[in-house]
Amino acid sequence: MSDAVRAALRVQRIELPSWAFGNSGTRFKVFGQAGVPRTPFEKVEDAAQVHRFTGVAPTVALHIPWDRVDDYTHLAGFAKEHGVGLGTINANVFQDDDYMLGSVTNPDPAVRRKAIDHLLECVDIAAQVGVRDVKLWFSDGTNYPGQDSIRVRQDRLAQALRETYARLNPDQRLLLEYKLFEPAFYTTDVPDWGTAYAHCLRLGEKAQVVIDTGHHAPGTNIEFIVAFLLREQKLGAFDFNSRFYADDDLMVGSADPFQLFRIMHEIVSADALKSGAGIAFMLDQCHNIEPKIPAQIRSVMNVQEATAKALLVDHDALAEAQRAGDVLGANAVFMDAYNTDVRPLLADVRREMGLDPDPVAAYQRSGYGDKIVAERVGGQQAGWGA
Ligand SMILES: [Mn+2]
Repeated sequence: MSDAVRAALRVQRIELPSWAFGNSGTRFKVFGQAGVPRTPFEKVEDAAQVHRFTGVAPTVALHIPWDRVDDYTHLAGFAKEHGVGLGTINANVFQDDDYMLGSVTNPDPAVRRKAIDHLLECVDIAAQVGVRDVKLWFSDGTNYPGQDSIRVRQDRLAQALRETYARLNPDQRLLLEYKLFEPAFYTTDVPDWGTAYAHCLRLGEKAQVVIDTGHHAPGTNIEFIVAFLLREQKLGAFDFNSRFYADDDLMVGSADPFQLFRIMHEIVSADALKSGAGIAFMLDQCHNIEPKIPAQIRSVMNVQEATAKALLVDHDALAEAQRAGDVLGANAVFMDAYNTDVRPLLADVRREMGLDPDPVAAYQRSGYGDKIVAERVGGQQAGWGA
């Protein structure tokens, strides 16, 4: 196995979402779990465990206001003491009564002002703790034909994005995420990559598109979108998760590991895996029925396995078969890599990094899960909206 593959796997970085450690559920029920964090500090402690056993997840993304604290510099220092750092700042303009008809596209200018002020606050928080990326997702849209003007809402969106973009410092980026539908069911103001791409193109090079793998219609060829945006230098980040039906937020690589491999193949083919390429690889998941910390560890491992397989594609043989028009040969090269068992390779890479080759087993042996169940008694568990 080549040294280059091992080296690429050692330096891969995957960002964890703070909200994955809190309670979550569906619109029907949130099942609480014992030991769940009650504060952003405890979420950071749990994220640090994932990094401790995987070695490739050194940052944790925050969600404002879920992770609001009085002093973000203090939280950043706390994270550093635990061996991790703060990551992407995620804005939230979807959980206030004022946003029933939208946030930045709301027909009421006062509501739009409030929403934009929150986006600016997120840029300022990121700047304060030296974080590069501010991620925006809008629940904005309409439920009924005629409810509002589709075109005017695009104008309002563009204005809000311009104002937020203008607040960025030279080292910061604005990441714009799209989602097919939900909670709006008739129109969504940023429903697809094309809409996100067009807005980012107008804003400038510090505006980049986020691909959340769960935010597409069934059957969408996500790797095509990846390839296109990479070519246009407009792909800024991934939110990784899995879906069977809609925005299920299941563990990445669990529903369709082959799709994840195809996505990572496009990344590797464009030499965009290294951190200098500017693609942030983040998890955006919830763990409704499974224990959260081992689920995050498993998710990181799933991304690593798909990446390792993508790194094993014989690009010379693939190019040769493609040039020769050898359809079956090219597909065989591709499938040979996918069908390789990369678990021994990743175990070796972990040993080289001074880690246990089996991160989930090592975590289970550590006793951390029992410790937080015993210690985190009382208080308000973190969860959606808190
Ligand atoms: Mn997302």
